Amino acid sequence: MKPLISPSLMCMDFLDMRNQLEILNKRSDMYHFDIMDGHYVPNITLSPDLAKVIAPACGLPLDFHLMVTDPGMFIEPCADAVASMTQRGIISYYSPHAETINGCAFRIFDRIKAAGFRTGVVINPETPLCMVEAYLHRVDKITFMSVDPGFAGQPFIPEVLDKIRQAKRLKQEDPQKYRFIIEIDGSCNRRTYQTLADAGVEALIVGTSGLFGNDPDLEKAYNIMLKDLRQVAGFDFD
Ligand code: S6P
Ligand code: MG
Repeated sequence: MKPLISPSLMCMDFLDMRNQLEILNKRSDMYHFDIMDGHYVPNITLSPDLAKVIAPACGLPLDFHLMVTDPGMFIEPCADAVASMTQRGIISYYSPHAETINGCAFRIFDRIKAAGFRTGVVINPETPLCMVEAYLHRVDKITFMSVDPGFAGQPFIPEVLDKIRQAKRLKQEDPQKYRFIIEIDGSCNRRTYQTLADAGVEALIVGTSGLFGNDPDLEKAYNIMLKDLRQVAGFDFD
C-alpha cells in the first residue's frame, strides 16, 4: 500500500519557496496548507494571500486546514486564491475543524462544495469520532490531529490511533456510504510510520519531523523520508 503524501508548507524554507515547490510538485500528492487566526490557536502561519501567490507554481491541490474560530469566513478568499489552479483542473480541499462548525456544519459543507472544493474535516486529539458521525458520509477526507493544533514539532499523541481504527472499520463495514480518506496531521515520522500504517492511515502530512528536518537539501530530505517509509512501515513507492 502507498499512502498519499502531503507536505506541510508551514514547515518549508520560505526563502526557497519556488525551488521547493518544484521539487515537491513532482513527488507528492497534495500540499497541506495551515491557516491560523491567533484565536482558535495561539499562532498565525499561512494565509489565503500567500496561497494566491504560490498558486501558479503549485502542481498539486492545496488542502486548507482551518485552525480558526470562524472557518466560514475564509471559504471564498481561499477559493479565489486557488481559482487559477481549479481552472487547470487541480481541485483543492477545504478542511475546517469539527469543533468549530457545530450548529452550521451542513451549511458550511454546502458552501465548501459550491466554492469548488473537496470537503475535509479535522478533529483534535481529544475529540471523539462520534462528533463527526452525522456528516462523515459527506466528507472526502478526515484528518486526525495527533498533536495539539497550532505548532509544528510537537510529540505524537498515541490515543488517536483508536479513532483511526474506528474510522477504518466504518469504511470497511460500509464502503458505499463512507468514501473519506483517512489522514493524520502531526509528528508523522520514522518513529510513528509503523503504528500509523497498522492503524489504517491512508494519507500522511509530513512536516519538520518527517520531511523538512531530514536534510537542508529537500531532494535528499525527501529520499530519506521515502527510505524510512519503505523500511520502517513497508510502504511501497515503486
Ligand atoms: C500543526 C499543524 C500541522 C503541522 C505539522 C508539522 O498545528 O496543523 O499541520 O504543520 O504537524 O509536522 P511535525 O512533523 O512538525 O509535527
Ligand atoms: Mg495542519
